[in-house]
Amino acid sequence: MNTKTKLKMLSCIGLSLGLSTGCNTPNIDQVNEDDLTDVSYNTKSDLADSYRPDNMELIFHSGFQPGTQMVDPIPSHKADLEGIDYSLQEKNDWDAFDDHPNIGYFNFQLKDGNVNDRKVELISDPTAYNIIGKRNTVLHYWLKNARENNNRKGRVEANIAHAKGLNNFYASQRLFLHKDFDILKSYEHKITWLTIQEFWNNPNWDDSEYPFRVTLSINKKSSGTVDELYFNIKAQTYNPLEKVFDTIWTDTNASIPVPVEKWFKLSTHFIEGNENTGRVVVKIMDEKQYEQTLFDVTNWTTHPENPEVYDGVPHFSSMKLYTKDSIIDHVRNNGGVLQMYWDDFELWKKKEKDSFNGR
Ligand SMILES: [Ca+2]
Ligand SMILES: [Ca+2]
Ligand SMILES: [Ca+2]
Repeated sequence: MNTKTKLKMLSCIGLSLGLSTGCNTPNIDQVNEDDLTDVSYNTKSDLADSYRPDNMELIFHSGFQPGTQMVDPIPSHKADLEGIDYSLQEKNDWDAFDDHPNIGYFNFQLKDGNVNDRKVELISDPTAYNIIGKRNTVLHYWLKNARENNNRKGRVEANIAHAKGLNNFYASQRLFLHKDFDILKSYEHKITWLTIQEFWNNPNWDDSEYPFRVTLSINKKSSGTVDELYFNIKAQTYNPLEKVFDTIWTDTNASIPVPVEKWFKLSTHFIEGNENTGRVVVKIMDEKQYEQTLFDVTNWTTHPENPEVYDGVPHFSSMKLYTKDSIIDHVRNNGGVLQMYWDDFELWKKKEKDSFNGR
């Protein structure tokens, strides 16, 4: 535990002795009273959890509400969140999240370019303009120009890096795809690479053996203009000698179109395992709490040659925007910018005593 976390806990205890409101009472200057009385629009309490695996324990959650601060050094290829989301009662401290025994650290990665090319920021929810008296803060991803790898691709992503022992976990968040995502429907070619979630088990950018990833992406199924975009999931091994990915399983949901300009909850349950014990379940739920399963895959969720099948997923992003130059260019050249709003992030893990049962 770092000093900062200790101080926060102490102030928390002090406040809870005197005030029934306990730890969500503000004790820093940056939070004013208006922010706290205006409870988040469509926070978790408004959008119920109809699906979450049993016997999970909460690692962390945040609605990015007041108390949460973006730390964005300029010039920056990285950014981070600090502080405490005072709209929630516990597991709401971004610094404590970095210190959690299962988590290496959380941050944002943006890679090459500057704020004119891509950015991540906390903004007032632009979709809630008609909700009088409500106030909500969301995470805004904005990707205008491909600057990474000699202008071949671009990204904004929230990373959980160097996680330990996370072999059965559940991540959920609300997502709103800006209307400019509709411009993708007129892209000339198929889209097979527009990543919105990625799970590395293990990574391919260090000396880890058995590189492998599961990717959730937004796809366009045919060339020419289409009516809808669809979700795809795929698992790939990586061969470091030949520098190639091999797809070992994949699926496209052809019946549930990607919702554009609508809030939906995206939840992913990831269980590390082999062809019989590995599992990925991805669901979306609309604002009327109608939930649909996009994918329910039982298959390898680690490299099939990896003898350490259950040692955890070390790196993942459940809030990602990552694609290639021509797709980013198409949106910009047609008057838009690829943009996403994210809210109400939650990360859960299977309770320790249950974690290896039931396989
Ligand atoms: Ca929020
Ligand atoms: Ca951090
Ligand atoms: Ca592993």
